[in-house]
Amino acid sequence: MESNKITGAELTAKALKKQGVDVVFGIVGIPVVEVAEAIISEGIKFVGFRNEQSLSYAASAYGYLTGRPGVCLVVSGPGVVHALAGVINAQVNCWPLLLIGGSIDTYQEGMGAFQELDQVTLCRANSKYSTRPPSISQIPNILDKAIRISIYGRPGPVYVDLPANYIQGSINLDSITLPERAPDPPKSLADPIQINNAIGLIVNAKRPLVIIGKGAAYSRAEIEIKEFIEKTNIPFLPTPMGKGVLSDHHHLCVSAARSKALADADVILLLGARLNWILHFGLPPKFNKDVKIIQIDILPEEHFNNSRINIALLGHLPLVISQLIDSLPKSFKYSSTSDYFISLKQKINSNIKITNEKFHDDNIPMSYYRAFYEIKRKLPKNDIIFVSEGANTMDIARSIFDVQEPRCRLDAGTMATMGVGMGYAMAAKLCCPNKRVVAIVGDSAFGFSAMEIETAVRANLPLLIMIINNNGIYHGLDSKTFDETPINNLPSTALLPDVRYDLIADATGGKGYFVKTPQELSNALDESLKDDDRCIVINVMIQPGGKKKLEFAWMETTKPKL
Ligand code: TPP
Repeated sequence: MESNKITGAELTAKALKKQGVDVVFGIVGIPVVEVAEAIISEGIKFVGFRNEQSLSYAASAYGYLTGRPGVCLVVSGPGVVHALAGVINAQVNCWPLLLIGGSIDTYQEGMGAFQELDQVTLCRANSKYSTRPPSISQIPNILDKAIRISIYGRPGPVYVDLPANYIQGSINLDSITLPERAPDPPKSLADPIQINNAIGLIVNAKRPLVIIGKGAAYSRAEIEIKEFIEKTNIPFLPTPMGKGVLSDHHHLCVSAARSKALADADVILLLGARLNWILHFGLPPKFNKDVKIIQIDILPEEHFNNSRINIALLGHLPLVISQLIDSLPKSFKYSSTSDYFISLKQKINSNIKITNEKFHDDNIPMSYYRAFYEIKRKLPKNDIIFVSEGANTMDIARSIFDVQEPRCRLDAGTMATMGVGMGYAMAAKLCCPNKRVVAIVGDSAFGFSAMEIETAVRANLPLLIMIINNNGIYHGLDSKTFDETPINNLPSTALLPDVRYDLIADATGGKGYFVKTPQELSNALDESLKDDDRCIVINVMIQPGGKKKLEFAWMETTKPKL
C-alpha cells in the first residue's frame, strides 16, 4: 500500500482521535477487530468488555459524566442487538452515546451474509440519528455529524454503520480533511417575558420548592443553582441522579421530607427534570392540585408534559438560571420562619429519627438499614461516586448515602434498568480516577453483568462493589426454606441462597469478602478501604424476606385521568 493510503479502519480511528475521543468501549469480532487495533494504535484507550449491554451502559454513563458521547464499537448482528440495550437506556436518560457497529459487506446485502442485520433501521427508532456513510471518504464527516447530534439540543444516542468493505477498503489520506473536534453545543437564553412571569410566581409563592434533576447535573449548572438557592432561600429537592448538584448536606435540602415538600409546594421550579413516573407525573395527590410549575428544559417538546399550570423556560439551564438571578428583586429572600419552612424541618427531623432507629436493629441476618449503617459509618465522607441498582437496595441506599458533589451518583435511571451497575462503575472510574467508586447493588442486579468484574480487573479499574444479598429479586428465601420448597413451588423472585458472588472477585485477581454480621462487614470495609488499587466485592448477606407481598414506595404514582 502506498504511504498516503490508509484503510477505512485507520480513517475511522483518526477521525475519532481528531474528535478528542479518548476511550472506546467495545467487543471485537468480525469485522471490527481492525477498527479496534487502529484505535489502539492512535493512542485511544480501548476497554474490551464481556457483553455489549454492559459496554453500552458504560459508554452512556461516560457521556453523562463528560458531556461528550461515550463511544462503543461492536460487531454486526448480535453485537448491535445487545448494544441496543444501552442505546435505548441512553435515549431514555437523555445521555449522549455514539454506537459504531460493524456490518456486512455492502455487496452481500440481502444475501443472508454472516451476522447480517439492518442495523441502521433497527437503531433509527431509538436514537437521534442512525446512518451508514455513503462512502469510505465520508466516514469522518458522518462521525462528526453524529457526535454533534448526540450532544446538541437534548443529548441522546446516535448510530453509525461501518460495512466490512469500508473497514478493509483503502483511501488516499491526502484527499480527506478530517473535521476538527465538534464544537460544544450552542447555548440559548429563555424568553425574557417568560422570565418575568416566572419571577412573578416565585416572589409571590407561599411554599416554593426547587426540584433539581439530572439534566441540571448534565448541564453543569451547580454554580448558578447554588447562587439562586442561596439568594432566594428556597428549599430544594434533588431527583435520584440530581443528588449532589447541591450537597445533600446543604441546609436547604429537603430530601428527607420529599413527600411533604411535593405535596405542600405551591410553586415548583423544575430544573432539568421531567414530570415522569419518578416525579409522579406532577399530579395529585403526590403534588398539590393547585401547584404552579415553572420548568426549565433544553427541549421544547418536554414543556407542558403532564402538568396543567406551567411556565416554559426554554434554554441552556445555567444561562436561564442566571437570567432568573438577574431578574430577582434586590431584597427578595424567602423567609426561614414561615410555617412551611418550619413544618418541612420538623418532618425532616422526625424522618431522620425513624431512619436512625432502623439503623440499630441488631438481628442477624442484617436488615438493609443495619448493613447500610455499617457501610455509611466506614466510608469516607468525600470523593466517592456511588453507583446503585436493585429495587429495595437502590431505593433505601438513595436515602441513606449522602452525595456531596454533582454527577457523583449513578443509578438504574429513568428506565429502571438492571445490569447497568458494573458498566457505570467502570465509566465513573475512568472519568474520575481519583475518586473511589462504590457500587451498592442488589444480588439480582449484580447478576446481570457479574462477569464484567473480569473487565474491571483487566482494565485496572479498581472498584468497591457491595452486593446486598437477600437471595432474590426484591426478596428471596433462606436456604432451609429454599431446600424444603418443591422446585415447582419456588417463588419467581427466588435465586439460589447464599451464592458466593465474592468468589468472582477472587477468581479474577480481585478480592472478595463474604459477610453475615455487622462486625464482619465492618472488618471487610476496614481492609477494603486500605486497598484502593484492586477490585473488591463484599457479598453482604441480609434478611431474605421470605414470600412477601411486593411493596414499592417509589412506584406509588397517580393514576392519570384518562
Ligand atoms: N430486567 C431489567 C433489565 N430491568 C429490570 N428493572 C427488571 C428486569 C425487573 N427488576 C426490577 S428490580 C430487579 C429486577 C429484576 C432486581 C431487584 O432485586 P435485587 O437487585 O436483588 O435488589 P433488591 O430489591 O432485592 O434489593
